[in-house]
Amino acid sequence: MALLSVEPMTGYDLSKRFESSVAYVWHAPDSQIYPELRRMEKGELLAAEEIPWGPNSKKTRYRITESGIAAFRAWMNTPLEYSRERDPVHLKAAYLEWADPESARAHMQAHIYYHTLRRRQWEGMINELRTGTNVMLSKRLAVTPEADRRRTTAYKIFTYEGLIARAETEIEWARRGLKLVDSLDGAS
Ligand code: VNL
Repeated sequence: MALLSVEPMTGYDLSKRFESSVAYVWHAPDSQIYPELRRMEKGELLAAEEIPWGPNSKKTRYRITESGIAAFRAWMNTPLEYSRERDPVHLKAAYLEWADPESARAHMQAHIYYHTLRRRQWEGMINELRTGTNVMLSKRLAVTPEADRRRTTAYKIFTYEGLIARAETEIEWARRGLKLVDSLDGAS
């Protein structure tokens, strides 16, 4: 809905746009996006429009309705929801005494590698947001009143700063983990 608040899009366009924006914070496969669009259309949060595509085909374009905008705003004003921990990395960390020291080290190294990559992606996004090269944000700013543009950008940068800080904490933790494995199970 956040993306469709900028302009109407087909499921395909939305999915592509999603991949280079919201997906950095909320992964959703196409298998979820398409049914969700149809569900929201049934609920009149979106309106579907058939547009011609090629000589004898058409495609569905979705636009957010007034009630969709109201629902999105209402959702933004509901309290945050948390889900209980369900983290395979910490689950394995808790039982590393069962793993070979080499596996334990490999887990920690994989954790460092994964979060280093994620951190880099998020830094790349912050760079796009700051330099005005992110397509989604540029389109959003183009339809945003001047007075709201600063906050529209600032909250997105704030989001990625939080994710980067978290990635750094994970990297530090895994480095401590490597030391711990060495001290408990002997450096090989
Ligand atoms: C938008 C653009 C959102 C870039 C993003 O992530 C992003 C947007 C939440 O304008 O909707 O990385």
